[in-house]
Amino acid sequence: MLLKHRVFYPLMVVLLVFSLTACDFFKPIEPEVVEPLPPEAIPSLHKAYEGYFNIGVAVNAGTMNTHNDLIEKHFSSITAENEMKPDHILRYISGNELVLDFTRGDRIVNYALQNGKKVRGHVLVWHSQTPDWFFKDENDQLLSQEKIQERMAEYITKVVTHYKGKIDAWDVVNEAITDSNDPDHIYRHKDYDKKNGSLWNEIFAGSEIDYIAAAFRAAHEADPEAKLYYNDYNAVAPEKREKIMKMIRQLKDEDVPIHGIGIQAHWLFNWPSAGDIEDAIVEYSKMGLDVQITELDIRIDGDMEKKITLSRKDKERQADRYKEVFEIFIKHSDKISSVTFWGITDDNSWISQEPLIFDRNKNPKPAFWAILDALGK
Ligand code: 9MR
Repeated sequence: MLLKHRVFYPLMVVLLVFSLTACDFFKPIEPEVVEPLPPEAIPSLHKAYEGYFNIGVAVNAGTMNTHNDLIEKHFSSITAENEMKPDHILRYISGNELVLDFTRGDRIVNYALQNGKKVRGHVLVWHSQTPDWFFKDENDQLLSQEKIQERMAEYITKVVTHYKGKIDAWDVVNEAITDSNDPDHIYRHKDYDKKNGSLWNEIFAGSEIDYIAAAFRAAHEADPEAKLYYNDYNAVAPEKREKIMKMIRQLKDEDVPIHGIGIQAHWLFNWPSAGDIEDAIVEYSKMGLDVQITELDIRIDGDMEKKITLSRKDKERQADRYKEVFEIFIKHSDKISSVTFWGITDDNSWISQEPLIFDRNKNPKPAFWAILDALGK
């Protein structure tokens, strides 16, 4: 009896405490009730930033319809998230000629122009989202440098001519530089960029600068008014920045028409440091380049695969971080012509971590207000 009490009652207490805490633990996170503001109480972001830089956004075939209210009100520049990439434009080869389809790209470009927005063209030359057949002959063998360069020039000339006069800035080459920290590796390669090699760099191994220079020249010839950019992620990390600058120096030495650098800016709450961001903007600008922030989003966790719902506190931290980076952009607005967000509302971001400035109900998040605050008006 005594033993039963000694074991039974403490066990009951433990079970009771556990079930209470477990209840709490498994309780669904209460949705935050935010009273939506009437649209007239929300200032236009791009108008607030007039005189500093354009505020852009990546849109797609869906969001240009479902989110046209936010796009038209807050943004002065538009990038097609996918619709102008080679895999959307390239159809097949007929004889020796590339057959292209501009339908999806045209829809976005026309929508932008009808609404008085600038357009960033994204992207002409990229190892990703370019069909494999583009790099190969009819026997499935990689093309020679000469052949792929001809094909590339045909593609660029046709695309840039099609959009001539409509595109403000083209991302001519995207993500050609390696993530390897080995100073001897400059260009992305499957041997040391495990996830993503580049067939461009594989074909041109040792003379990568040739296709890159040819790409910029072809784009410039087709539309001399368009500004031409090299675009990359981790572009403010000092090691990678040095490599990008080395490539750009070489292009400039060869009088290649390159006008700017696209800093993608898929950033974290705590990375990269404010110092690295600022140094990169200053250093690129010193090379005579225009700086554009091309794909801004700010997430909490480095693992892009992770799905995360931000707590109220996290949203405040995210807002502080957006404010910090916009204060840097404002300080250097003489060097920056445009800042583009990679998506509109959290539910249409490529990352499931709520990294944008409007929530899934289209309401401005603390980050939106923090970006206005950064202006100090
Ligand atoms: O946001 C784009 C996503 O919808 C595509 O599935 C993905 C496929 O490559 O590309 C995303 O956009 C990328 C951009 O074109 C280049 N920089 C990295 C972006 C995020 O992956």
